[in-house]
Amino acid sequence: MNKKGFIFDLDGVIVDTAKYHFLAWQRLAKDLDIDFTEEENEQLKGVSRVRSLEKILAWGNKTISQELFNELMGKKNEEYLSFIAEMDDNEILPDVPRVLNLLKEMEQPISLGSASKNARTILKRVNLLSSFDAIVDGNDVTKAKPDPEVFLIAAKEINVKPEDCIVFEDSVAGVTAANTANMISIGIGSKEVLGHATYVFSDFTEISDDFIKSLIEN
Ligand code: B16
Ligand code: MG
Repeated sequence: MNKKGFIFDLDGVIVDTAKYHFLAWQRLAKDLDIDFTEEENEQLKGVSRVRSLEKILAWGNKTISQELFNELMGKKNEEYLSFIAEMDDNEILPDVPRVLNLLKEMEQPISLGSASKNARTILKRVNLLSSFDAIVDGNDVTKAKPDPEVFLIAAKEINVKPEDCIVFEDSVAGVTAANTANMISIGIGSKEVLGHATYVFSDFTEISDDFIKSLIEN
């Protein structure tokens, strides 16, 4: 059977942790007197923790010391982790298990390619850790999305050439990263936001078994 590499982003693809990131960042922004909308939150998707705080500070025209910056990063993550601690497998997005099971049945290598440093903790909470042949996350990269590093490492770890990889991504930066890596990008979300992806679906319920099989065969 043909072997393709299937690389999944985490937040917004497997689980909707964006809402927890938003709540945690929003509280922090409020303490700093910065208004921060859901629209702006869209721009934080797929973006590293450091870069996210830099963006929020820029929106609020604030400059802070490195010491306070580090302190705020720690605070945000503690808050975020308190939401994660309550997660279970009910939070896996619809039809993700169907697609993961099909890929396993068809003996296709599966990797995670996430910007999050909390990826393993989240996968453990939702019981999906063993579904991945490789996990590449924010701890393994030096360059954040839209740099393709995370996906190139993910492909290497499952021994598949980049051009034979398919990436599922919900963020603008992540789709750009997949395209730059010369991979097929499947945007999960709206066509208006992710128009640069090879294919776009609003969620996995729209992705048929036949479509997955056609990706493997071509
Ligand atoms: P952490 P993904 C990304 O996950 C999130 O979309 C982004 O909002 C977050 O800032 C980033 O992870 C870092 O997360 O603070 O947990 O290290 O979409 O790449 O799976
Ligand atoms: Mg994402």
